[in-house]
Amino acid sequence: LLDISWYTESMKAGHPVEILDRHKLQEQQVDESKEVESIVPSYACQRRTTLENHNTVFTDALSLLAENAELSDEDGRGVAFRRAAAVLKALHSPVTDLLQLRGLPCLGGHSLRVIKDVLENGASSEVEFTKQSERFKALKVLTGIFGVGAKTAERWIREGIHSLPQLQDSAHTLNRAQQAGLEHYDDLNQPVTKAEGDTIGEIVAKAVMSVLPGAQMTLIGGFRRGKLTGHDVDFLITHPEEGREVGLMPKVVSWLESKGFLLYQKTTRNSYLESKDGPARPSSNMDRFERCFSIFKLPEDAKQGTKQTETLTEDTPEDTCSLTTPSLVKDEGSESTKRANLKPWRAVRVDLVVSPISQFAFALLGWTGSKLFERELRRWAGHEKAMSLSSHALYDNTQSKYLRASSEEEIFAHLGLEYIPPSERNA
Ligand code: DCT
Ligand code: MG
Repeated sequence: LLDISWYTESMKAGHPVEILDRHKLQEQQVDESKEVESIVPSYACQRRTTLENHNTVFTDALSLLAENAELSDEDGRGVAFRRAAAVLKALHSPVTDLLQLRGLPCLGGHSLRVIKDVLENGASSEVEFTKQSERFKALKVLTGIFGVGAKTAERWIREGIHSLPQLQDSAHTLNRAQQAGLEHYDDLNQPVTKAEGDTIGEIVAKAVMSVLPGAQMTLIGGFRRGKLTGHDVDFLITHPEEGREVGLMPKVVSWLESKGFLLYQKTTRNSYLESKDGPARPSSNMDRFERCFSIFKLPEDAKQGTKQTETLTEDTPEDTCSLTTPSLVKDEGSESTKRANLKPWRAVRVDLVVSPISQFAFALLGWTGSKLFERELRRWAGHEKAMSLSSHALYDNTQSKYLRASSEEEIFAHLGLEYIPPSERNA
């Protein structure tokens, strides 16, 4: 039997988790499926999901189908696959028989078919077919360019553009982000390590401290959840005195730019106003903080952990920031790989977010992820608690008031959820 050490009511009270034993359940003459369902909570934010995944063979398959759906403007299907994958990620042992899945939530017919295929044939034919499809391959290559979303990629594919050289040869004018994305394509498609993230953290902290002493900075996103690699590095910045954080981002960006650390940056202003915007709308909650999307230039020596960043940047010619390098893309990256190996730095995506201290706990919770965990928190708040949760605030629709919080623990408590630490939010 599958060992599903699930989160029972007793666990909410801090007791050890129960091991599911179907035979025992039968002996107790309970309705098996109902019992299991009540044992396995259906919202990812009610479960503890560590990075230890015993079912990668299934979750990789489901995640690929989720990705394909998301890239194809089928978000509903995407979420269904993500939820199914998340349930399997939270299991404490490998699934070896379909029967073990009876009663688990979020496993729809389609996901079960995929799992069955993998169990019986070692792979899912649908996943293999998708992986081989020209459309999926083109969507992956094109959305691999920083600044290119599914919609743009889709449009290009309809025009017959499937590869970087084809894009390069086309008459399309790329925006500034896409040009930078294309130039640093190979670097940006290489995972960022925790060590690189830490080094960048030291540099950003130095920038923050020199422009606003007393400001605080926290690593957020996947690295806060304990991941060893990521596609970018995310930081949240605040100041213990409300209002002192205003205008901070441009100063941090100027400092970093003056030292030659930024290959690209775009800052968006904070546009969230509680009085004006009212209860946060989930669709827009990612966009309203003062936020900087950047491509960081991480010097090689700093990459290896030595802290010579000051000296290194003085040696770094500013013209490496130039945005057009057509030759890089002609042969699908081999030239740029060559150059990547020679150049004494690598490009890394870095996101900076500034939040007022009054919203800090909400920002921290909202930016720690995972994406599915966040989505599930908001769904739980709305559907189960009649509340609206965003990265700015929590609004209680029943009481018609905002619920304040200065820690993540308080927000979980407001939501009637057991506190889940970042390392267990890897749904
Ligand atoms: N986030 C979210 N919804 C989104 C995008 C982001 O809730 N649509 C939150 C959750 C994670 C956090 O913002 C940072 O986003 P990413 O960097 O995309 O996620 P990550 O978990 O840090 O992934 P990676 O490790 O690959 O960077
Ligand atoms: Mg991230």
